[in-house]
Amino acid sequence: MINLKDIEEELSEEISRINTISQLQQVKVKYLGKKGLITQAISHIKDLPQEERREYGLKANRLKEYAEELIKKAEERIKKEELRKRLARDWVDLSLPLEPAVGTAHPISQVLKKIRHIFVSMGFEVMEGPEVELETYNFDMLNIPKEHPARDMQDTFYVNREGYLLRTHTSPVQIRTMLSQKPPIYMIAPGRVYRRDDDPTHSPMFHQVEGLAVDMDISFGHMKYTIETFLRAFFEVEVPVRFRASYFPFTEPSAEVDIGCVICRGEGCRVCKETGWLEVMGCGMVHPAVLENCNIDPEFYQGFAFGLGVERLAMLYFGIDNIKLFFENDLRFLRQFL
Ligand code: 2NL
Repeated sequence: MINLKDIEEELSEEISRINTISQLQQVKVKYLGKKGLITQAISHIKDLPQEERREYGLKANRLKEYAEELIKKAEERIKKEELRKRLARDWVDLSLPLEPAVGTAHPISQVLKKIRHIFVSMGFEVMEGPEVELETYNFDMLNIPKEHPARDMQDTFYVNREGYLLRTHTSPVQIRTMLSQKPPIYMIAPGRVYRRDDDPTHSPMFHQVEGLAVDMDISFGHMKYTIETFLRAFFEVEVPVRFRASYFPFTEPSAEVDIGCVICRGEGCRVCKETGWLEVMGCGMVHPAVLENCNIDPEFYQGFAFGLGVERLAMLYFGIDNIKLFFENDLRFLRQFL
């Protein structure tokens, strides 16, 4: 004898505990499958004596309908709950504002642009040249002796043994210009240069701007005025400027240019090594031998030239103490120059 009441209670209890579709599938098989408890209860009808069949049969079929109803409701409940969980996990807030990512020029590009603008406004033309250069344009024509330490493998990147190297300054651009144009020449040469150097203030690749003026009756005074005007325009203050006698093979006389420390205003600090002065560029009157190498007669023409490191000026202008920050492309650094 099958107890329909027991089956009903067991089913209700099981259905109330489950919460996945696969568990529900198992329950469905257990009660309504081919050998399911309710299926068996229904096929049991024919084994009963005639007088019991009607009542039992009615109850068994009601139980089957009840079970089907219960399973349908459980399926709705489980699907609804699964949807709720998925939405809680995968939601996207469509009301969030779209913030466009605003980019900007790299700080070195910003400084280069500012330098170019100042010299262009003084009448200098911007010239460019190759980064892989001939040793002769980079050294020989500049009156740099064959045994000069700057030519060492330790200092210069040589590309091959056929006289090609990575330019160590942008002077070869001026050499090319003097070879291809007649004075008057008023030009600057901004660009990448390469030296075998690597520490917090030196990078194997950096940017330089060199300038050249070749004309009749050019004097040291013209150079001094040009450089002072440039530095005060660049640092946006009436900064003190001094010229210190120095030596370069390609200029005579030569000088190094210092400005009053823009960090401590001349009081003495770590950046100016307690001197109150910062070296910012080198300059001088173009050596007559360099003019002659370029077929310019030094009896009629004179020139002044200068060279500056862009990263060094940028570090002083922005107050940055490590050159590597310019080359790491860390957005936390770059976002400060928006
Ligand atoms: C420095 C020094 C300098 C020059 C660069 C130059 C170029 C030609 C002829 C003569 Cl074609 N001179 N360039 C002159 C003096 C100094 O740079 O300390 N640069 C960072």
